[in-house]
Amino acid sequence: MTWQATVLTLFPDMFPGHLGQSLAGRALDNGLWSCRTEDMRLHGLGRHRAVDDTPFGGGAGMVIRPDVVDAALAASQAGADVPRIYLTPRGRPLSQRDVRRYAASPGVLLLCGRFEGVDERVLEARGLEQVSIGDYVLSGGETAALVLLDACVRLLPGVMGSEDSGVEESFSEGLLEYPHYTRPAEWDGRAVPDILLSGNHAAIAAWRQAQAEEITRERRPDLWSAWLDRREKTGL
Ligand code: 6GU
Repeated sequence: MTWQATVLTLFPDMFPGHLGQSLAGRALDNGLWSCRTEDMRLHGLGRHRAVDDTPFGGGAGMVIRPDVVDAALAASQAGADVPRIYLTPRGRPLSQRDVRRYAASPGVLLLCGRFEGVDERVLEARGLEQVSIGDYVLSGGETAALVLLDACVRLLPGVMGSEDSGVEESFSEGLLEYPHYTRPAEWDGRAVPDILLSGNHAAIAAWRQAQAEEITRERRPDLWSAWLDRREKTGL
């Protein structure tokens, strides 16, 4: 019942990070989820607890050894039934669909790389999915792991304040969300769109839908194409 995050990392102090605060932090305190770390350094070799070595074939940087990762995996005691995820810019892009799957699992095991990466063999042999959080390069997988955990934890039952704060506004429908406004009705010479003050809920809903479509078309032509295809197929 407690959703269990297990993080294999060389920087255990980075967890739970910002997830110890706010909604996720309260959920952590209330036992709705938990965050364990396994320090890979404890499984390093020799007097210096070496976790990495030079890449076969040459090249810059260092690669984390497969035996070190495997020892950390074994020590972590993560359930055999949880998705195992290696955070890497070489992975498939993380989607809200993946996040829903992870949140619906008993937990996740996250492997955070540093250096040039992790020996490919342990990823294959131990069944780790390779996942990226976007097309830019981070200095390590830890911040990406925190992003993934944030996205999962907010979907856990009882975590979001009001269950229907629209847990998945954007993306669940396939469109970016419409813009939001609050008081004051005029600020810095800018008025809130009149329709939002009209009290006409059907008209407001139609305006918001049109805004969502326009913003998606402008900002995310990829999502817009997919949404048009889906609308055509489902005949909406
Ligand atoms: Cl998962 N790791 C690193 N190091 N960089 C990234 C990333 C992950 N996703 C996007 N950039």
